[in-house]
Amino acid sequence: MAKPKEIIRPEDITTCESTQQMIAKARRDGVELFFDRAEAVKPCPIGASSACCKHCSMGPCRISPSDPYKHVGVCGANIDTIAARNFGRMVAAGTAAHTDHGMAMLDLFRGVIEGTVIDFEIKDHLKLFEVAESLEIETKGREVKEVAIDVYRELEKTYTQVDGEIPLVKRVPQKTLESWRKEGIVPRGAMREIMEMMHRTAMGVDQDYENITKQISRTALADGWGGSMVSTDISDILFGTPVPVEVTVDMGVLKEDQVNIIVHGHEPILLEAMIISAAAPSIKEMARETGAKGINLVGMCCSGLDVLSRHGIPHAGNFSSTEAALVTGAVDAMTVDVQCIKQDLHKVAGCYDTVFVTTNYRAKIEGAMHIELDEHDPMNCTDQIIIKAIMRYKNRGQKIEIPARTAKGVHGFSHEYIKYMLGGSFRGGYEPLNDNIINGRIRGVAGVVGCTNPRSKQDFSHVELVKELIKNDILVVQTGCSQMALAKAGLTTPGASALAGPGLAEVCETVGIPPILGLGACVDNSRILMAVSEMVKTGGLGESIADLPVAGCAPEWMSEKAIAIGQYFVASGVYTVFGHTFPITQQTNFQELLFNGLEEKGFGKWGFADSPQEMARLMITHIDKKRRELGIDKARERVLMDMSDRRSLAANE
Ligand code: NFS
Ligand code: SF4
Repeated sequence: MAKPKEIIRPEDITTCESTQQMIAKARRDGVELFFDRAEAVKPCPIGASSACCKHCSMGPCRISPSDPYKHVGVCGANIDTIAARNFGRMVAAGTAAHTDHGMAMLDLFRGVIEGTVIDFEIKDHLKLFEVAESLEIETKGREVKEVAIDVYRELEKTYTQVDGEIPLVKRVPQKTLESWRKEGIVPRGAMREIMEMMHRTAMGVDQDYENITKQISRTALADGWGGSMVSTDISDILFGTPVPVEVTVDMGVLKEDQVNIIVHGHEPILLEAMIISAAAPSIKEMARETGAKGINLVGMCCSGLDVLSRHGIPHAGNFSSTEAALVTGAVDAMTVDVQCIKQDLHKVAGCYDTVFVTTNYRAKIEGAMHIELDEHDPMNCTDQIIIKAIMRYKNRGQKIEIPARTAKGVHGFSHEYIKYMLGGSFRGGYEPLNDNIINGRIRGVAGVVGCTNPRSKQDFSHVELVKELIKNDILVVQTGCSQMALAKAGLTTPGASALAGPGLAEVCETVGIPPILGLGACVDNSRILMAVSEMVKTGGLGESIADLPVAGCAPEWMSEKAIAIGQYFVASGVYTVFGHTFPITQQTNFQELLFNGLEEKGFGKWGFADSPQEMARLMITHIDKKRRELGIDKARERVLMDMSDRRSLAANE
């Protein structure tokens, strides 16, 4: 592989100090990380513009992004067809990832109901009944199991239904749903939508970018209001709906005198099973016999966010830090399941004698140890892994260097909890949030979510963007690797309201919450959909999600899943800005449709910006436009005037 021309300083690669320290150590140890490859391998400019097609062997065909209408592919496909098809396939892949994850949760739920899975149970009866009621399933006077069976049957339709509307659209605000019906994009079932997306983007099928875009939206909606939402609901039912919990994050959560096990991936069952295994007296005793003070379970990426929200388990870092954590030499075992697992983790783990185990039949890594997790006997897998980790601890030959940094923060805000904390226990509701938006103390709400990417300085845009938003009185909700960027920066605490504008700070201080609310893993973006839907239903802020003063952003995205998420937010009515790169050729009809045309049809739209300041500017401008359209812009001016009056009064006293 080509070597980078110059050695880049770690502080130019990431703002995460622990990762900087580990990049320096990896270089001393002669271990290659993905940051090095990102420097050495430049992205192909044609691919980056989505101007190539390899859907048949008459090609691959390339279009020049600088003169996109000059040529067409061998079959005659033009740039709009090519780019829309590529985009559609990204959405299909991202949707498949979330919905297949949701399917695994449904499998587990079915096993629990049927009694073939005995290690887990229906933990959150209240949530089960709420989900049932939202699906118009009768709950009064019925047994938990009866209701659970009906919920299962209904949610299964999210996948298998071939005609009609997926069940969870019952939660969508009426006017938003009407706009989907008018456009013909209400999803039938995820399997059908993904299949049709793949079919329509094959050679010689759908060659009208506007028509392709309809199916792109329909597929993405089957993710947001389908697979992802099912995944969140079932996880809550089986493992408990999160409530705020204080958690320690960053690489300093690894402990030199304990058996460190990192669980990285996406399906909560692996870590839930690991928690049970690690608590077994015999296992604890085995660890103690080697001299270890205990077993230290640590999460990374979305699996980590799941158990951080539910159990307060510490979290070592986001996507760009997974190799770096291994470089500490302190990780006795890393277990992975599906999604965002870099193939080279196996190799890096090998450099430090870390036990590296794949656990899911659908995600093996060539050469890596595989111990399959079977939901009927999950602890058989996790016990074996912990025993291997204890052995590695006993024979640790590595020089260990653990970055000393940790940060504490509050996480685990479900949309149900937001309702409760703002409304109080007697009258839980979104009225206080809406009231504070209407009176202008809170200017709007922004979702800042998504990945980190070695081509973009790690965490930098997430943190700077969020700081800029809260400074401007915008309440921020977060999921995924973005949430961890802010957590490491120490900003997920109530104290962060010192950085918020006066209106937002006042609300946060009164309620006792941070201005940045972590909602969990990427599938939990469905909690944001639920929150915006509640805001519409509560009233006073328009009739559809597209009317709300809200915006979304994934500043450092990398995964196809992020594109699927972005598209379901756009189709739901949210202005969604992506940073660092966008897979499209500029100044084409397809770009015009995504960035403007969709909004004219009553949906949201896409935006793109390079710098966090520009992302914030675009989002704030949009939020202000929505405030003007709702006629609530004047209220905010009055509130701000009041505040500055109060401040000048205080200053004169
Ligand atoms: Ni989301 Fe989770 Fe992170 Fe990106 Fe990957 S871990 S599902 S895709 S990288 S936020
Ligand atoms: Fe080229 Fe058309 Fe084949 Fe794509 S489908 S590779 S544009 S000939």
